Amino acid sequence: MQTAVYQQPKSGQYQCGDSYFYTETENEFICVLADGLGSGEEAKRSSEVVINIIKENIHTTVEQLIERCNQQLMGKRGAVIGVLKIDFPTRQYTFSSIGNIGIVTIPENGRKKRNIPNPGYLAGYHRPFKIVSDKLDSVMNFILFSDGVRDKDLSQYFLLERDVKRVVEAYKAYQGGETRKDDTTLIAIHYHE
Ligand SMILES: [Mn+2]
Repeated sequence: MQTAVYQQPKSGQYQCGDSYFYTETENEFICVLADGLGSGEEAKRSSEVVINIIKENIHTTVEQLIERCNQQLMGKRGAVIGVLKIDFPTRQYTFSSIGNIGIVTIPENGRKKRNIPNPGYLAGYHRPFKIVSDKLDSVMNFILFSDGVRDKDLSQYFLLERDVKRVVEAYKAYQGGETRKDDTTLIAIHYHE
């Protein structure tokens, strides 16, 4: 697995409300991106609640992770979240996102697919949510992004690069130091069998 991250707080804020975490063990890879509702310190706190739950429960399923985060955020300021899990022994990937966290899959044939997140946000969420699970191709890329990433950014060819460092560098150059109305996080992930 190779992972590279671009992150930029929105204009006028030092603190980014988006938080992420990823790790790889012998059998699995997990990545989470959370965007706390609101902005600055307060948003950071709610997204960090989510990150800590994931860190403490990395062997849990995507469904259970989202349910746990939801329970912990009940009565607090909410967060939107995207979780991707890759299971090496079964060569399966699983992901889900709630609210404005997007997930793009780029299979071996290079045809990228943007997955529609579940509506809403986590803060005592009761609706059922969709989880996507499928076989990994022998080479596969994923992109997780928060809502500072614009639709037109997603049609840029450099996102199809397999080398994730190049994806992030090209994205940074493309931004040209411009700050956005919203915190921006783009995580590029590469899997190779
Ligand atoms: Mn945001």
